[in-house]
Order: sequence, then structure tokens, then C-alpha cells
Amino acid sequence: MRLVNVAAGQLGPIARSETRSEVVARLSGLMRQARESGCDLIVYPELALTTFFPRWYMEDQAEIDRFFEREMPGPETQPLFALAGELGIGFYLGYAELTVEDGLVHRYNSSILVDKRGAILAKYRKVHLPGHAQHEPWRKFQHLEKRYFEPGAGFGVAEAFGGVIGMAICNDRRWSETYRVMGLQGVEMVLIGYNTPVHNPPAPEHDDLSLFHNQLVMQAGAYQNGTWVIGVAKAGVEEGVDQIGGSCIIAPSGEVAAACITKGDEIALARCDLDLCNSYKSTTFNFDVHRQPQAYRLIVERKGRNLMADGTAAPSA
Ligand code: ING
Repeated sequence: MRLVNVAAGQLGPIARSETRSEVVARLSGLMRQARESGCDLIVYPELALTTFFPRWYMEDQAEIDRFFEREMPGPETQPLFALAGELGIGFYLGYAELTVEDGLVHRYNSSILVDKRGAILAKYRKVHLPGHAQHEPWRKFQHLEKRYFEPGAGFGVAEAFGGVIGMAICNDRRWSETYRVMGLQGVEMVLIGYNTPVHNPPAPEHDDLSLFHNQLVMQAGAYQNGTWVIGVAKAGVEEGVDQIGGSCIIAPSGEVAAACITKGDEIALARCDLDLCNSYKSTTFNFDVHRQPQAYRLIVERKGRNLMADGTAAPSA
């Protein structure tokens, strides 16, 4: 057995007016609860330090940038890292990252994996940015991740907590490629924070299925890659937008091992034996034995039905 005791650290709404220090106090409370329950790792949501600001159309870059972290840890987040080191528990944290590379400013929807000493082991930048880039006033609320963030470069894994750990963020969980790219790197636990409105303006007919779709994609990703998946919500009515809960810990079998039952600040716990991945990775999903990559070329060559990966027009079938 290679046990990792994991807490899904679900958050209820974060008000626009809430300070980072107030949020860090909430995150710290969940961390203490998790440690008291014997956890090695707590997983927090996407953009866990602020309200989900892509729901608003903003033009003033200074106003937008107030939602971003220029350093991680910074003065307001350092207490969470210190607490992790004091208690001996690691964490995954989603946040808006502003960074300057070669004199250019870049903005990402990011997450980090921090070990039990409070040191950052890995950083991930969200690849699948949903929504739109321009103001669409017909919507009850905006979803402007394509406006405020750049996409990340890809999906990596890290040796940590006695196994192979991967990260993804929110919309990434809906794309099977997310899990497979990490599955091909031997991932045994995928950590995913999310902010998901119940209502999806382009497709209101999906609203009643939002919790079903949330669980469906993570169960599929877990089973098809023989990995644990930890999905953690920022839930509840946040600045007038109702966001799903549904935080859960899913085993490599695809079964739900633990789940939150409220839409507030809550931890759900599971004893995750990483060795349970083996019976799937060595049989049904033994990629080296069973996969046929020569049959999958379209997945990499095409963006969609009509576009090549480089954005040029695809030959008509
Ligand atoms: N949120 C949503 C998500 O993928 C969404 C966006 C909602 C897409 C419903 C499709 C349907 O869960 C983020 N932050 O990606």
C-alpha cells in the first residue's frame, strides 16, 4: 500500500470584497481540520484566493490585475505556506498568476503543488480556457477566461507524496486529452480545482446536468487512465452566480470514494492507496500493450472538424 490521505478542501463563495487574508484564514481552517484528520494533502479550488472575476467584463487593466498574484507566496499567502510546514501537510492551490518574462507581462490561470515542508514542487497553467474574449451582454453573467488569461503549455507530473501527481484546472477536466497526456506519464493522482456555474448561458438545457457532467468526466478520466482524481469546487452563490459543489475523490476504478455534501467550506476525506492504480495500468489500460497511436493521428493534427492544429482550414472530408 502507498497511502496518501487526501482532503478535498471545498470553498463556499468568496465575495468580491473579501481580502486575501480573510480567504487565507478560511483556507487555514480547512487545512487544520484536514491535518487533525490525518491528511497528508489538501486540495483547494481553482482561483481560490478571490471571487471568480471572469464573470465580469472589465476594461481597466489595473482593476483586472488586482485579482492576480505577482508573487507566490506573497505577504498575504505566506501564512498558509508557513502553516503547511508547521502542520506537515501539502496542498494544491489555484490562483491567478501575473508574471513578467523577458520584459513581457503574462497572465495565467494557475495552480501549484506544495509539499509538507511548505515548498512549491510544481506549477501548472490552465490549458483549456473556456468562455469568450469579448463582452457578450446577452449572458446573465460573463465567462471571460479567454480575455483575462493566456493558455498554458501542457500537462506535466511530479514525483511527490510517494507517487506520481498531476494537476489540471476546471474546464481541463472535461477534455479526455487532459487525463491521457498525464496517464502517458504514469500519473496516479490528478488534482483539479474548479469554479463551475450551474447555468451555462450558451446551453441552458445542460443546467440540470451540471453535477452529472462534473462527476462523469472525472470518473471517466480516472478509470480510463488508472488514476485517482480529486475534484474540488468553489461552490454556492458567489456574487449572484450559483456555482455547483460536487467536490469528490474518485478512485482508479471510477468509484467515488468520498464527496462533499454542502456548498460551503467543507472537507471530504479519503485514504487513497496509490497501488490501486496498478490493476488498471497493468491490464485493461496497459498503454504499451493495447494503445494504437497510429490510429489516433487526427487527435493531434486537427483542432476540430474544420481546422488543423495550426488553425488553417482542414481538407473537406
Ligand atoms: N468553468 C466551467 C467549467 O468548465 C463551463 C466553464 C461550465 C464550461 C459549464 C462548460 C459548461 O467547469 C471553468 N472555470 O472552467
